[in-house]
Amino acid sequence: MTGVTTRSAEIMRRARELFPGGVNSPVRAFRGVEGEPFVVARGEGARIWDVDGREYIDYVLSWGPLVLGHAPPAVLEALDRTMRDGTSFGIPTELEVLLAEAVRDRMPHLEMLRFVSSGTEATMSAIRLARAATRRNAILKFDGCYHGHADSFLVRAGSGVATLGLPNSPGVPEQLASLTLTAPFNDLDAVREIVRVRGGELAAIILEPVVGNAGLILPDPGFLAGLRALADSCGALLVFDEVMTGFRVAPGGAVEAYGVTPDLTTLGKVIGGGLPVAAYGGRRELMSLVAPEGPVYQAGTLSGNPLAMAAGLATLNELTVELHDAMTNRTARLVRGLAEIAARRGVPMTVAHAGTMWGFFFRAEPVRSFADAKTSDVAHFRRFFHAALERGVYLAPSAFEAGFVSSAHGDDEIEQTLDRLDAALGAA
Ligand code: KE4
Repeated sequence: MTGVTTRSAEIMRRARELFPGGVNSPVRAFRGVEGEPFVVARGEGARIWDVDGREYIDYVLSWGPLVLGHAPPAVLEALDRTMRDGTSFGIPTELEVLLAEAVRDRMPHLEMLRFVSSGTEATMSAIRLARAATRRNAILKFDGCYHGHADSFLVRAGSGVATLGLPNSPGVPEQLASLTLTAPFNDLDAVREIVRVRGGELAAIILEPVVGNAGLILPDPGFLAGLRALADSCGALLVFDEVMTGFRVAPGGAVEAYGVTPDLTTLGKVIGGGLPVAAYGGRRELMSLVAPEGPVYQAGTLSGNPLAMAAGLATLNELTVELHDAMTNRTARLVRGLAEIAARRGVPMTVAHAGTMWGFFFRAEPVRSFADAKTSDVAHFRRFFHAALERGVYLAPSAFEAGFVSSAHGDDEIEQTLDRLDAALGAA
């Protein structure tokens, strides 16, 4: 099996004794590509090395957070400076204020927000708030979208749930799962019908404005605006889960990219710069319902942790519009190059990118929904994944995930990647 080294195999043997599947998050287990994960030793810039010194150009980047690449100096300096004054207090710090101000500068529709420590906490809290604010219980999500592992979201979800082919998850009470309605992404007619029949029950319509958990799927022109109008028509809140798209599809996230403003937004990944930070926020009248200002309870021991705030702040401060544009241009070059390689080799492939997120499917026609994505040639993806890994390119180990680019992926890395992927496609 590719990517497995003696030290990796030995460490994974011990890991399997300790953790379910040997991992602390399912997608890391390589089940989607029928392989054994390598064990990483370190990362620097665009590259990672496994425990036997094999080098890979990394396009997973910790599943999105590392927009500046691995161990960026600005983040390391911020952490070093901050940790010497203490690592956690459970008491307000100015760092939380500084990061929230930096987020709001880029996303002014977040009039008020709350930091939490994972995307799951952010989306779980946003839905609780939506249910409280509307006094309704049902939510609408989209097939293939993944919003973390809170009970209400493990219904036709993407990411690891899709990778492992789990219809839904055992342990989620039927009574709760029945409150989660689903529709195909990009299908406004399906949403319109749900709103017609059950709109009065809907607390929220939640989605990834650009889907990154079913592979990369872009919204059709007008889809997001259509959802905005349908949410308004029935009194449901529109929730953009920007845990992955935030600061990646545009410096100001999907609102900047598509011009549609949700009622609530969830963030994560990039705003922690590789440390555990997520957030939910939106209109002040809604966020004021959250304890202790309002009755909607949500709390967290390490929410607003100073080290995590410092890493997130250093990351956003580095992430200028110019840097984002440069990264987006390189991402466009990468997907254009991959499409040219596939065409030259006569391999059916559709590629896409949204800012610094990118993806591809082994399928000739564009992918507009999770159903489309599932018709792609996953077996071909598996062979390509391993052939790329053998040649030093680490892609997400699942056909139903997105790729990412960092500011450390320069022109050299992109050209090296294309050369390696060309050879990999020839071998897959
Ligand atoms: P976390 O609870 O994993 O921090 O965030 C959940 C989440 C919420 N919303 C979106 C749009 C997300 O993409 C995620 C998490 N993404 C996955 C990768 N597709 C995290 C990787 C993993 O599960 O290990």
